[in-house]
Amino acid sequence: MAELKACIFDMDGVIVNSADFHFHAWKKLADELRIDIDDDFEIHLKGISRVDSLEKILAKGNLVLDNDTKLSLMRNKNEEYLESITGLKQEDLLPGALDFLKECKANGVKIALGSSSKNADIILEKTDIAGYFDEVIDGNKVKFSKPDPEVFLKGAAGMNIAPNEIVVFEDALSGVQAAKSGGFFCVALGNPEELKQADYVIDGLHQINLDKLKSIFNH
Ligand code: B16
Ligand code: MG
Repeated sequence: MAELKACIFDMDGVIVNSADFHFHAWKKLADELRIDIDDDFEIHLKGISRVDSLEKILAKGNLVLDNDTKLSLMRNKNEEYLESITGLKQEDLLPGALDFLKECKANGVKIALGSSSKNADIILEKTDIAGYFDEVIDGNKVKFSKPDPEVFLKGAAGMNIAPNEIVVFEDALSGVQAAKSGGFFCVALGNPEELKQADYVIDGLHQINLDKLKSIFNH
């Protein structure tokens, strides 16, 4: 039986409540392009990279655009997103996130970030939690977007810990698939029906502590 040595946290939707800001900015862009995306579309965008998100929206509207236009649209979306998180601070971390990071740190469980976002450094800085992470892998450091496991495998390699000794926390289906295909134990946050490929599903980090995690992990 493997020993739990590290946790890798997805960022948006696991540590920080930024998923709504991302979707709001994408919705504004889609509206401007006259592409109809409703709230149910959000699940298709969660966890995947900026460029893959744009491609999904364009495909929904059967819209083909040149590269320069796409780059400019992504720049606009990111400016809108960054504007909406200007006031982000530690109090905006999701319930239980800070306590659980502290508990891992105090008990020698290593901590990595495994996020598709290219804005991870900004968010870790704003919420003042960068110091908790032994390794930060974000959208600037990977070639392949989730569901490819690259982001988590790089986190594991950076900590020098095997995937089967690590728990990945994820809120997106693409991220759960990435964790499972990389050989990690995966705890998902959200709807158990949507995220049933995970090993265990909780509402949020407020529902977990190390004792509970170890018992789920060794079950
Ligand atoms: P950015 P995560 C992901 O972060 C978000 O879930 C996803 O909605 C977003 O499109 C992606 O990051 C890229 O973010 O535009 O900031 O580079 O959940 O993997 O932490
Ligand atoms: Mg996420």
